Amino acid sequence: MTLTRGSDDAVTVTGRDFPTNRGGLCRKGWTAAELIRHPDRLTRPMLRDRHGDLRPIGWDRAYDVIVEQIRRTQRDHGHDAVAVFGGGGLTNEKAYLLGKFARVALGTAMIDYNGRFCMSSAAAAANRAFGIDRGLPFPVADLDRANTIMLLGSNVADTMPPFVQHLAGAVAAGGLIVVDPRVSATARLTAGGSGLHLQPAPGTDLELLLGITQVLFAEKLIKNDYLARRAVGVGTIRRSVAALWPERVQSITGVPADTIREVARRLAWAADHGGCYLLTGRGVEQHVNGTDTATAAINLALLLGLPGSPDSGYGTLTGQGNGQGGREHGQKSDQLPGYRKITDPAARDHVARVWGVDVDQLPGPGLPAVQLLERLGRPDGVRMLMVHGSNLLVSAPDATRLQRRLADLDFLVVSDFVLSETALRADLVLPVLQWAEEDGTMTNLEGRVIRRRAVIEPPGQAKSELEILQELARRLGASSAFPASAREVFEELRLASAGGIADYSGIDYDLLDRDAAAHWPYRSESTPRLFTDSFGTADGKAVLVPVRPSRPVDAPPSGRQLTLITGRLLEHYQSGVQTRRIPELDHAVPRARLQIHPAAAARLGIDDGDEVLVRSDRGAAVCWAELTTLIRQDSVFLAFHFAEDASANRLTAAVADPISGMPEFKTSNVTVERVTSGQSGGAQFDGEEVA
Ligand SMILES: Nc1nc2c(c(=O)[nH]1)N[C@H]1C(S)=C(S)[C@@H](COP(=O)(O)OP(=O)(O)OC[C@H]3O[C@@H](n4cnc5c(=O)[nH]c(N)nc54)[C@H](O)[C@@H]3O)O[C@H]1N2
Ligand SMILES: Nc1nc2c(c(=O)[nH]1)N[C@H]1C(S)=C(S)[C@@H](COP(=O)(O)OP(=O)(O)OC[C@H]3O[C@@H](n4cnc5c(=O)[nH]c(N)nc54)[C@H](O)[C@@H]3O)O[C@H]1N2
Ligand SMILES: [Mo]
Repeated sequence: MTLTRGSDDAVTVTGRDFPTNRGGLCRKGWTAAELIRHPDRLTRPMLRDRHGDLRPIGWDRAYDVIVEQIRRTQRDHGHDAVAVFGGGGLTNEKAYLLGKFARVALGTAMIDYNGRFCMSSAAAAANRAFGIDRGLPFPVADLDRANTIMLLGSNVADTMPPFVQHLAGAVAAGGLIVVDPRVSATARLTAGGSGLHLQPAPGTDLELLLGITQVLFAEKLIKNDYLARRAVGVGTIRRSVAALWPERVQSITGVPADTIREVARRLAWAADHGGCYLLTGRGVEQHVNGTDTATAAINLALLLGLPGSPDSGYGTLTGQGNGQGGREHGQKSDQLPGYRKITDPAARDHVARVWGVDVDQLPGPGLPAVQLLERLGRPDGVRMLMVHGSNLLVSAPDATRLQRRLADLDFLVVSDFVLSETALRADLVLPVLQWAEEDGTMTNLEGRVIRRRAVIEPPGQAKSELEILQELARRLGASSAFPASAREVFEELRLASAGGIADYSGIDYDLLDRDAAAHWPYRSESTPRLFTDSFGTADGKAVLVPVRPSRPVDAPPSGRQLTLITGRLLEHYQSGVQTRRIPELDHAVPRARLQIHPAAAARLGIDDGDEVLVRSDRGAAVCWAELTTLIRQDSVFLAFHFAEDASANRLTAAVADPISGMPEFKTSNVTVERVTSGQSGGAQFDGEEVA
């Protein structure tokens, strides 16, 4: 987008003719500038006083309090008692410096971030199959020429509207295949033509993919030449899917056996006729078996010969503004800059040298987000938490329990530009800059590094996080210097990433200011397309990893139970902390609505617009029923954009995929009942009381 600053200090947003969005923005993009001068903006640090109120204080005092708390906590409980939680919305520079701050200034292993909730399963699957995790290993515009695109668990029409133009070719060719238990806005793009919408039972995509794979083998549709040249492990896949014939998969997923066969044949045809892509989104990834499901999708893509071919491919659609870059430079618990592994001695040596610290001083791997949050407030666990760029009380699973854990902390510091629900519970809040006020870079889903430029002065005493981290590191006596200008941080990031998987060493701000395309790895030139000759594994071949159906967290719903699906709406963003403050978006969807099928609603005596109470083993949420045939009769859908007693994450379980650490956000067993007058307002349910 292009930002223009008016004479009255107002910023206007216009779409920019850039290869990815070609001028398109979504409703949240058009209205984004409204938050820049919002009355809720934080302008001074705030400390909780004896009466429990947050009161403004000066920066010097804020730094003093934080440093004293860090020292005391680490003296009494050890280095790992102080933890850091980051976000995929942070610029590359902030994500990088936050990781360095944790390892060097705090000496803690305990750092992770909200990207663990986002793409970690797709990332883990790509790493083990290809040795590299870059959302799309090809430019988005390549999709324009595709005749067939299969979208699994992704609702781009609501979550990435400017991306939809890249589906136009496949839609016109009748080749859009959408897999979603709901008739989502994206699924509706398949209507009326020869596109296909598969509507499996939530959480059964792994079986569905194995079923399609079984047909490829049974009908001899796999690409043997490609596999012989480019992959290993085909034999194990053949054996692992042998028993999953379409009729059996139909009984698990509800997708007709004939449709399963048709999809297999269409994909194989498209692979031979130039232009076949498989893309995954959160709907298939945010499950306890998300890594295996993404792996099954990759196996399917490899059997069809798609990855690395000039006109076909496999990818995952990233999420937050810096969803890709945010996962490359060290805010992941197991990671150092450049997508290096913190357990790799050579990687540790390289980064320690760039930072000018003793390699033995660098902590080892910490814990992924769900496990990290599990340790909050425990006597021997995390006693102090610093949050940068996540409203985790609303967005992390099992919110009721997390709320208690946050209260058990000795000290919570939240950096934000408004009082998010998490910041509201902090002991100290630091006011930081918004996107239009700061320089930096972000890396999009194509691995393309993009410049963000400051156009407007920050309000009040709000400060850059880079400066905050620099000053805290200095006061803590860190053994490495912390630069505070975005350009200087990027120069250091270049060195730290050099030779790593996500190598940025050839990129600099001048190059980006010329709008040159810069896809990593970039040593001397950009790499828009990965895998054209070889994959990122030791021998250059992709690895087919056999996966098997696994058991869900909750047993299949029984009796009056329904399966709760959580996800997103067009009008709101994430925990809603920004979009609930923008009048146009708030008016469009002011409250949490539960999508429920009229047949299910009739059984439960629920009418359209009724206030309903949704319960799971974890807790309860209150919202309003929206009767719609766009959802299966056995499922309900609730967006996670709303807070307090309407929070969908009061219902989800903090149970994670064993490989990626991704929590099960997409399926939970719930019951739904109409709220009778006395219950209204959340007073009489067994969830947490409204603050
Ligand atoms: N408007 C808006 N846009 C956003 C965001 C936002 O909050 N609001 N967030 C951004 C971020 S961080 C992300 S990660 C992306 C996410 O973008 P998406 O992945 O598109 O978003 P979701 O709504 O979480 O899930 C997509 C679809 O998965 C379906 N689904 C649920 N369970 C299953 C299942 O078991 N199997 C299958 N096949 N499908 C299932 C849901 O019905 C839903 O339609 O969006 C980004 N864009
Ligand atoms: N039930 C359910 N839960 C989910 C999901 C789901 O589908 N279902 N999706 C998951 C996914 S994919 C994601 S990505 C997460 C996202 O969930 P969150 O991590 O909560 O994301 P946001 O709501 O964007 O919160 C970001 C916070 O940081 C602030 N912020 C923004 N930019 C900056 C910055 O530069 N610095 C600092 N310090 N603060 C900043 C914002 O004001 C906001 O308070 O939610 C996850 N939770
Ligand atoms: Mo995300």
